[in-house]
Amino acid sequence: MSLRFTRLSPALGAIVEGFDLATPLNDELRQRVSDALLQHQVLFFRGQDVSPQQQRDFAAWFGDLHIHPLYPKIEDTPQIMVLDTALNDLRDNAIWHTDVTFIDTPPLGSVLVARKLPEYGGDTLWASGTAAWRGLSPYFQQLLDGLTATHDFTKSFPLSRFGHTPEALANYEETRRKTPPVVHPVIRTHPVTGEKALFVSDGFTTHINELEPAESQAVLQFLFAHFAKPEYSVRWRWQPGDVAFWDNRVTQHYAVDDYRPAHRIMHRATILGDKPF
Ligand SMILES: O=C(O)CCC(=O)C(=O)O
Ligand SMILES: [Fe+2]
Repeated sequence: MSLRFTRLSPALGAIVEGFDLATPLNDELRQRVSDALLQHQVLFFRGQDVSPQQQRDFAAWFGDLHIHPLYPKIEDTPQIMVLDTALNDLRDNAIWHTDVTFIDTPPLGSVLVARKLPEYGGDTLWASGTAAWRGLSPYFQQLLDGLTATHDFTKSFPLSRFGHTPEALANYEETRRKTPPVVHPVIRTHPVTGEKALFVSDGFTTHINELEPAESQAVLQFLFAHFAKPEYSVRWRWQPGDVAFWDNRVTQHYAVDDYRPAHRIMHRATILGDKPF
């Protein structure tokens, strides 16, 4: 396959042409997609016809897959998480977040397939943590580097939205027990490129551990606003057959909640990563 890339914004994002996700990968192609992911941070593929099993198999070329503790999954393919507005209230995605930072080894990346789209609306934005880091003054960079922050899934997934049946309540409580808040560096180093990136997000980051509560709140408010600046982001308008693959180590994203009551379904495969440093 000969791959062609069209960059979408200075900060991140590229459309990839000449690639069929349903075709089994080989090591060389995997390496080329990996390299492109490092360079562009989020890749978009159009006109794909990929089954949930093929989506899972494509994602599995890049690492072990995560099974989400709370969201619905495809029957027999639990590695594919279902984001369906008819099944769940998906407002927790309409906030800037990096996926699953509430575990010790947050995902390396995710592969998202559009299954059903509203006629218009329902765009998704991604923002680059490396671009956001470079946009800070050396003085502020120095202040942040070395700080740690706490990430907690209950910030985005409160019991009030996930405990509606006795089984759901039991599952939520078990998830709570197994998934206590975790600590990550505020500034992360990409394990492959060595680049520094902002690694806090409104979705799951509750506080900066070394600061007084009021200081932490003020700094986080600033960082969330800074990270969300259009200069560091790209906005994707979905079409049927679109697939997005992002580097979850150095980006955050936001699913725009502007299309309800129209029905939208997305399928996500989530690739586990390593411990941030
Ligand atoms: O629905 C979307 O466009 C993105 C939802 C989301 O946050 C995710 O898949 O991780
Ligand atoms: Fe997400």
